[in-house]
Amino acid sequence: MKADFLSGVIEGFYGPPWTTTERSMVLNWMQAFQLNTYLYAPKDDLKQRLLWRVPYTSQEASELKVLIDNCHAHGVRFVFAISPGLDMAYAQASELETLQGRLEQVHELGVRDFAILFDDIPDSMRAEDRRRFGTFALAQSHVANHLYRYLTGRASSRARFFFCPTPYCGRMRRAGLGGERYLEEIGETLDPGIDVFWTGPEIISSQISVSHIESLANTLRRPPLLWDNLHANDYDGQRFYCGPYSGRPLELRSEIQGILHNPNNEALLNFVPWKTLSDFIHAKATWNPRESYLNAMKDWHASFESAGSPIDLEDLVLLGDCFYLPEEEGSEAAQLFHNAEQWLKAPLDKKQGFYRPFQEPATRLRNICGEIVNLEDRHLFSALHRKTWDLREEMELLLTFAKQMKSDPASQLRSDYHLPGTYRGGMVSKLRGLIEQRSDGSFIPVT
Ligand code: GDL
Repeated sequence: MKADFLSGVIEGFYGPPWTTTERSMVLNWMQAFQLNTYLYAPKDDLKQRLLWRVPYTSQEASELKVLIDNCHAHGVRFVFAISPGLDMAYAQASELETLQGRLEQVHELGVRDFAILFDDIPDSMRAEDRRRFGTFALAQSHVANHLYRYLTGRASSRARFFFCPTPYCGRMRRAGLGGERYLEEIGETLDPGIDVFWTGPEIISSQISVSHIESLANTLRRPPLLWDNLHANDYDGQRFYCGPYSGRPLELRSEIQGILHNPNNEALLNFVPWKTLSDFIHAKATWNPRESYLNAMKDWHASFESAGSPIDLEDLVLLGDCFYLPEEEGSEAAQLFHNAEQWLKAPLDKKQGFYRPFQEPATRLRNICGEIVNLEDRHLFSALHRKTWDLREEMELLLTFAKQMKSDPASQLRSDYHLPGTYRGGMVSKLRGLIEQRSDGSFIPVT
């Protein structure tokens, strides 16, 4: 692993950018976990992306300066990203000048590290751009090289410049996003001093292997920099992820320039992801994600002081296991689910035997979800509330069902708290009912 290995956080999700208070807390954690880089790229800071041509007002600039100074005070490299790709006219010299001006304004605030991002943009070019550059890759690499030379001409040799390609994962590459030889052309033409982002085989990659990265590095002619979306939750409002950083072998570290982690929108829910990411980055010979998770949960537990009944660490682990990783529940949640299935599927005359193994953890889970409302840390309560509420609704229903079946196994389940319309109602829910997804990923209409 290189001495200047980049590690840290990308504020790069869709949704409201973090507040100053949240960013301060993030930086305290980053410092404690020895994470060294903060990439400023909130998709919904309008002037970062949609309105990329418009400079910050002096009020906005001074707010940004607070963050920049705070990063530096915490020993964290601040990287400013701009995303002009939604509507940039690559061939127009004035567009380059505008971009340069935007970065210049931030340079004056003390920033020396920059990124240009071309993710999630229309995969098409204006006729004028096509005539001038031929391909998307050549147009983007022209812009990135120009800015890189402009900025690094004046900066120290420590300054870094990052580039996010339009196809930024294996699946997009296979689909030919950005054009057939897009990544090859980036490898050939992008200045070798520029680091290139990559999210792995998928946008959200559960696994990233050394061989996957090796073949990409060949094409890019440089080791990539990981933009890791493992714990990002902007694509699903009901979930968050507090499972351990995992699915990457330790050897991967020597194949990449670093790992920048695009996390849960709710800043406060990233304690375990970042602590375990730090464990992974600093691990010597071995790495056990579950162990790292359980240790991190022990520390996070201190934030769960309740004004009601105390929250036990074991119960917090059970809750955390329900919001573990995108493709995986933690072992206790997986066990609870298995027990629930066994109990529900058992024939009426055998149900009794499966009742207790389900009912005991389900009751604990329902209770801890209820206890979240009493957290003394009201910010943590706000961050968790909607998600634990949904989980509690489902546990409550199953437990009501269990109780009714215990007294009358053949009874028809009814709950006064789960009524049509208010329970699982609404347009999104109805639309979800129209199409079913199979385990192989394909969809079929529900008939
Ligand atoms: C993406 C976006 C990112 C978003 C994430 C998860 C990259 C490079 N871009 O595709 O902003 O938060 O997915 O939804 O990952």
